Amino acid sequence: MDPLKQKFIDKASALKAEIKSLLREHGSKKVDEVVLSQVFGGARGIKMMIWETSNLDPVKGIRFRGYSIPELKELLPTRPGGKEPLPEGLFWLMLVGEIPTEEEVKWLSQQWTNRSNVPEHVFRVLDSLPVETHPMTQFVMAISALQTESCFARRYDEGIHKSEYWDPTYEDAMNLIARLPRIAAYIYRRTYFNGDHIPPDISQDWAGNFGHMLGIENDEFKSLMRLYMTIHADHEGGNASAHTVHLVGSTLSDPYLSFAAGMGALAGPLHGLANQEVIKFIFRMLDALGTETPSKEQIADYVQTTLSRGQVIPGYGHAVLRQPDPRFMAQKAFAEDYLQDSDIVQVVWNLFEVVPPILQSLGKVKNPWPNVDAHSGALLVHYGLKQYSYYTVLFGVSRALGVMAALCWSRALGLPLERPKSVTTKWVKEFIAEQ
Ligand code: AMX
Repeated sequence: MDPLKQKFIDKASALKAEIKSLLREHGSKKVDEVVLSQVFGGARGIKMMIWETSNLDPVKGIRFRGYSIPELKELLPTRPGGKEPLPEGLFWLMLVGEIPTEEEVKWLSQQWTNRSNVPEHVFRVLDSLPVETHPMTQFVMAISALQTESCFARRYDEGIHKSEYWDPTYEDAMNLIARLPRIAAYIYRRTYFNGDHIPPDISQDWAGNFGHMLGIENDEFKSLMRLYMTIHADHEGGNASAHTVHLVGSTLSDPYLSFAAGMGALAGPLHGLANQEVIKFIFRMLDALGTETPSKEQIADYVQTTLSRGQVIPGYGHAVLRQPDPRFMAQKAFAEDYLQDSDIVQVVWNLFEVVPPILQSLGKVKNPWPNVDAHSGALLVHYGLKQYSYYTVLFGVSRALGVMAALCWSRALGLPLERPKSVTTKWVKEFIAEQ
């Protein structure tokens, strides 16, 4: 058995046994109380799921197995001479809870290269779609087409014992992650470059090769891809894409179909599509103001007009966070290092000064601060990746790391079908009358 797989099942078996005895003793302890406004309000904050790979603190932001993004920048292996962590290292950490060595990360990079072959029919499915099909739609369809390769679906059909579900889940997770950059790059090149595809360079790491296949041969851009793929990977289990993968996976639908479903959730403008919406918002603002370098007063006016039209300011606000998103701050730090002089980055920084007090003044926005999506587009535009309809696909490739590691845990721990209770408003009225 491969060393990562062995390490994973050893850890998962130990935790499974621990959970069993923990539940035997404490299974009836109360962990939360649900009020009516949460039932009508998108289940905000209700503790109802196990997610081992990361945890989100409203103030401190995301912790991957307890580590903050600045800590990971220090601790995770990089390319020789590089500053940004390799996403391979983050996947290792999320899957087995240990910071990997350079050797282990090299091994994982090689594994993903070995597993990266995409069957021809997936490209044929993509080529059959109108070229103007939204890249996220193409992404979902390509992942669904790739489901023919699912080890989990095949083993289930053959009659696998439930104690072994984790094994083909791990194989599917590794194969899917390995193949995604090729699929995503294919979508980019067919949509915007007339199908002028770039073959993979197997000497590069996972994110570096992705940058290469996109066609942006720039070392700084590849560093950005490594950072981007690391910081977008996981945001605990309750966000819409992660939760969808978890829910669909709990039916024992295989990892490919579960991930495709999650990407449907990521494609919503209140979730991952916000990264395209932010840059669209900025481009429209610059157009309307007739300048590339608007003043803070001009930006404030434009933000007020947007709000008065009943629209949200994309890239601002969060269902859990109550401080500037550390993923925003990590991208800001990258921009401070590499692209201080970019006009579009300056617009993002000015928005960071202008938007929070305006949102605060509305009196209803719980978090006026920027989220991850407020910064990413400006960095991509700087390096020439201006086709913003594509941005959520980048987010999706990264998100696979977290949700696939978590899916391995769900199957190894034997988590059951997820099935919360719904009620009708009639039930609510009767419930109130009985109080
Ligand atoms: N601009 C304008 N109004 C906003 C706002 C924003 N950026 N963020 C929140 N509000 C409004 C809400 O629309 C809601 O108004 P309503 O009561 O009239 O319906 C009110 O403030 C209260 O909302 P909330 O409790 O603060 O937020 P939420 O948990 O319901 O929603 C989110 C969170 C992210 C959907 C919301 O902040 C939003 O729409 N932001 C803009 C879109 C965005 O950036 N999404 C990306 C999030 C990160 C990610 O998933 N990638």
